[in-house]
Amino acid sequence: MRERYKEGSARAAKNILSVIEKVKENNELILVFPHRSVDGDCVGSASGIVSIVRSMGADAYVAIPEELPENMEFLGIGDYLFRPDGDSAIAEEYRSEGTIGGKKTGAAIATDISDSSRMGVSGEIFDSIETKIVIDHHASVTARSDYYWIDPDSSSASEMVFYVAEQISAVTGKELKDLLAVNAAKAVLAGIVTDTGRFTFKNTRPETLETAGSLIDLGGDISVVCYNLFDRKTKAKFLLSAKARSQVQFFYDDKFALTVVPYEQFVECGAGPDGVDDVVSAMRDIDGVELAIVLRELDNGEIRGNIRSQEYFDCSKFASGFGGGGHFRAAGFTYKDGTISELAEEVIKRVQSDL
Ligand SMILES: [Mn+2]
Repeated sequence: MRERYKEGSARAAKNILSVIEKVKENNELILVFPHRSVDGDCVGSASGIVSIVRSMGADAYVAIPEELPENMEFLGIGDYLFRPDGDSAIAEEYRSEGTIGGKKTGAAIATDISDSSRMGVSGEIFDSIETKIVIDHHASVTARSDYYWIDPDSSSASEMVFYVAEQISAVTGKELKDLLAVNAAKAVLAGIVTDTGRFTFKNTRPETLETAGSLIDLGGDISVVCYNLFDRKTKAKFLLSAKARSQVQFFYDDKFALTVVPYEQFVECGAGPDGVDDVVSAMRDIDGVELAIVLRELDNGEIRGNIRSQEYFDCSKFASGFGGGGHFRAAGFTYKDGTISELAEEVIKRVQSDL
């Protein structure tokens, strides 16, 4: 492991081991929190933590705020997931008794996210838990405590979780393959693949590739991840993606590319909310485009904005102007205060001053 990860990962490992001891003593469990609009990284890192905690003899679940997207079902992590508003037996027990399997929650671990406002229905639960550990790589996180490990230079929260597993292995003598079960290794690898854009983004470092190699040894498979998460698509998704691309508008000497996808186009093509996931990075890769934004309207009338930049445009800062966040070259927000065309106008206006 590279020097720069040692302090943070050792501290996170120590904190996780201490809460594992505490919940075992008190007959409690640990809940792990991803962000809403789940992606490979938050699901992968959270699954890695659940596997580690369970291998140490304590109970843990990912408090997932929505249904696992169909393209992540191949990971085989259904057993790790607890959806607070779902209709499973554990969700019903949780809602009526505040317990899962008779156990109350003794600690929260958030991965790829640090604050409850972006955890959807799970946010309220996170806020109610006193002991909180955070493992995150978002530059927008400003909170700091001994229980937070924030590393904006890490490719992904999943890569960070792998280093935590290595540290726990060193401290406890448990083998990595016992800490990270095959499905967890697959999920952690999926997280790294997702946040590095299949090892093509600038956040891909030598150690990112070394980590991916170790995860392959533990049962991960890059080609299976890439096919399931990025390449395979339904006819509906293909048609909607084509439509979204064909209606791209260019502004400011073609440096800004914007496409606006109203809900009726999702209906018309029969595609789900992930139907335009592949569009924004394709737009950003057009010669001369510095900034690409996709606005998509969801079935509840909310609008998701996805932002990507090539070089100098700070996407995270721009997203925060709409109550969102993310990374320098990739960020997003959710908008509830008007129509998609009003939002588009506002976005075009605000982009001009930063571009
Ligand atoms: Mn991430």
